[in-house]
Amino acid sequence: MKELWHLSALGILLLIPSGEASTDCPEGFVSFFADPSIPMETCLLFAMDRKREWHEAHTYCNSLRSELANLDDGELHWQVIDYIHRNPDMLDEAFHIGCTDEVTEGKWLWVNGSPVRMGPPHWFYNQPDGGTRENYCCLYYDDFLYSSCVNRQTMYTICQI
Ligand SMILES: [Ca+2]
Repeated sequence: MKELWHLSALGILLLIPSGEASTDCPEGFVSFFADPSIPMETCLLFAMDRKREWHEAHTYCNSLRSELANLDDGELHWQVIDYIHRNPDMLDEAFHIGCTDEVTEGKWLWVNGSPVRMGPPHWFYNQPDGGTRENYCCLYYDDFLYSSCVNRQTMYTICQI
């Protein structure tokens, strides 16, 4: 019911047939519908068992047959922010997602190789910065917009199926 409650809190009326989409996510993953007009589910895991460096986080998601989260569908980003704000233990934290400029400085790509949309509204003001010291984007408290984070920084992880 958490998912239904979450969606209803957004004012979205979405009827999920019993036994279908809302139960398709693996245990521990949370169901999101990025676009309520298209009933396509995505499943996110907020991995808070421990904090990891970005590459370790990438490997961890892959071990769960998932990938670091791709929030390029902007609506999904807003839903993730909303979800974090409803979970007090997440509020003072940062989260790895699946974008990096480690291959070519300044060229930000999702882990599937697609380009990351730059600038507002998804990046925090003046982000990314830090040059080659900051090659991984994260959702950083307390707004959870994209920021570039220091390369070896450990934090929680968002995986996606
Ligand atoms: Ca960089």
